[in-house]
Amino acid sequence: MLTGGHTGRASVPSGASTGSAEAHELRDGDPALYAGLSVLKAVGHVNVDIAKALTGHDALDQFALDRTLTDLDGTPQLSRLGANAVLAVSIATARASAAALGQSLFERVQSIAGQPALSMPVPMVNILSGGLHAGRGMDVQDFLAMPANATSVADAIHLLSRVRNAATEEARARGLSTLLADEGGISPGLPSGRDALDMMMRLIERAGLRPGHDIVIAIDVAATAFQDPQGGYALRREGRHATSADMIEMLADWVKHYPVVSIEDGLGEEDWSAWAELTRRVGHQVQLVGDDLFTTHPERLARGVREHVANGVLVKANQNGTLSGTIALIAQAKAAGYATIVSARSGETEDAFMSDLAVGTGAGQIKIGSLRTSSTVAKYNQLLRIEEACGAPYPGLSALTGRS
Ligand code: 2PG
Ligand code: MG
Repeated sequence: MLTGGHTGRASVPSGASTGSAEAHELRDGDPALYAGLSVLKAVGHVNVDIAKALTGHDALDQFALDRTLTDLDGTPQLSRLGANAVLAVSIATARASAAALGQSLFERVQSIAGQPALSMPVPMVNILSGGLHAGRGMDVQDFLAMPANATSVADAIHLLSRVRNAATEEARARGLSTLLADEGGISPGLPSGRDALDMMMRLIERAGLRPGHDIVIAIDVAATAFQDPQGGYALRREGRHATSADMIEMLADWVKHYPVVSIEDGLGEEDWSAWAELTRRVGHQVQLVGDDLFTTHPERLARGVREHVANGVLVKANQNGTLSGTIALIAQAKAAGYATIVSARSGETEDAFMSDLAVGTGAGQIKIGSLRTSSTVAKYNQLLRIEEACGAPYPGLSALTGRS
């Protein structure tokens, strides 16, 4: 609560497939409580240490406030207070100050970011899932749909809901599982990436849409999750081992034969030289996004830019730990010509802050799961409200990199 009585509240998410350089999510680790996952220590830090440090602090100076929080923690990955404690306070403060200033949250984000113009993000939506999002039913984690020619977020959401419905119909028709994956897609458990891509093509057609024309495909390989400790990658479902070079061949082949516009984490989080090769090979044709690779971390992104690795960055505020750190990372990426995709986590809450973040920073793209759970729908609803309120332009696929 601010001195003027304005209040802010925030809840923060959790991920299943995490990069090892992510900010630390503090859990209690007591097996008797929520199987070790309770967050009473983090809540305690908010109520005691953080409350003490922030009493009397200027809430309108978000950068200074976040610095106070990270200094108070004192560790590189916020492992003392917990990034979950720090980020929740950081976002709650932005909400309270927006209320004090009579602004919407996206306007508050815009002014913190010094962003000249708002823009509506193009959504990328999980349709078929495997990996850690679906009991490893497929090696690759997510196949996602993006609208190619939508004219607004409202139009985009409608098109994507048709694709998602067609996914269930297509799976039913083929006797495949329609069970819900972590981000609202289905988990058909197909043997190979090509099988999943073929299914994407068919289900887009089943929705009455044209693959490559109305709907294009994004992939989150999440390759870190199936790296072989002995080296290379273990494609268990396909029953083969792949070297980094094999992975690059496989991805280049997909780009050649399917309307794939974006590939995230096509290689593991420390496979830097192979990443550079992948970028040389297909970075002029397709957006290459670092998630586990960059973990929304300025030094890792700076290394990527220096070594010509990837051309886009996934932005997850809870990988970074503070709102202003996340905003700064988006600015850093844009200055380097990298695309920015604000992303949900597989363990989301009803908090729709990321929608305001994407619009207020003009990030260009947003990754939210399918319209299946209230945590997801909350974010789409917030985008619709913002679009209605501010009429910001919707640049669509022009926000993607690698499409020369
Ligand atoms: C990812 C995210 C969101 P998680 O890998 O990009 O899809 O998943 O939150 O499990 O890291
Ligand atoms: Mg990812």
